[in-house]
Amino acid sequence: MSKKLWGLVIVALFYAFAGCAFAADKPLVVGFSQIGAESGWRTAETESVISAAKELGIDLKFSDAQQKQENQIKAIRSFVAQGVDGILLAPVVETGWEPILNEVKKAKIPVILLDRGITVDDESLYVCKITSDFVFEGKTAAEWTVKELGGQGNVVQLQGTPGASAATERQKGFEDELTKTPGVKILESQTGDFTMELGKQVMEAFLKKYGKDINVVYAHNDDMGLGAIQAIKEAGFKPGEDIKIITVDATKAAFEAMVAGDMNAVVECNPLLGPLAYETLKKAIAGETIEKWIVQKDELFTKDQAASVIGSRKY
Ligand code: GZL
Repeated sequence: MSKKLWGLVIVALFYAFAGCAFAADKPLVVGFSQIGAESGWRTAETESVISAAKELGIDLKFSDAQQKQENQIKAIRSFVAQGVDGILLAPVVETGWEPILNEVKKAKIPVILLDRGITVDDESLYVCKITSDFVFEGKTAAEWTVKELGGQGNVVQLQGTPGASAATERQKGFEDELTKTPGVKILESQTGDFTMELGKQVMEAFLKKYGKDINVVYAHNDDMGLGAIQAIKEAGFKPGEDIKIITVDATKAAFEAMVAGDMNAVVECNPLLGPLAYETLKKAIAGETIEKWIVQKDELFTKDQAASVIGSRKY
């Protein structure tokens, strides 16, 4: 090979190496489309994703959709326009994602779903989902309810956001398990949209309709359960005794309510997904094979454990 050609090869290799070195130092740019700030759990998840980005030197573009899917879609389109390296999406509902995720796929940007799932025909539209097993959470709540009632009693159900996988699957897990115990009946189910305010309003209506016939409240998250406790007190009943409450999430507020005797049990749902989200995204960018569903392990906590556990809780 001529000296001139060798010279060109060496120059090319130098820029290739410099480029890699520069690329290795360039911070990862990640877009995060968050649902909103509807609950203590959601706030804890946001804090986890933001703080992990700071610790890892990741350039995070954060968007709060205020519970609206159209805002999430706009945010994702903006992330594509900015040429981010990866997208984290906490999908407010399960459906309606194909068009925008096809735009992301064309741009060859990996998408990781956080804390809720989506329903799409083409599962290549996202790398994986990192969520709890909501059916397990619902089943666990039902097992506790049946045991607490001795197989006989009435339940009201405060459902989460309509169309959200966390709500549909917590309901499915709960109701499927209750079919084994016909003596435990669900008097009525209604959405409180995962918020304390609406949870209280719905519980006020249930109390007007059923009063002391209600034995247990099953709330799909702590915030609606805490709202129900307010309504129960204002109606002159003793929460935790006259009417028992089981919720899902296991935020510190729920533990405080159990210590106070107002709440009876809670099924944990881990919101601290930030570090795992970035670890998984980096693997995806490096071309590693990722399992489609990375399940978070959850467990039940009851009132009598609350005082000894509350000090170790991280959210
Ligand atoms: C669960 C998450 C739910 C929480 C609620 O992964 O999607 O949404 O249980 C939150 O507190 O609003």
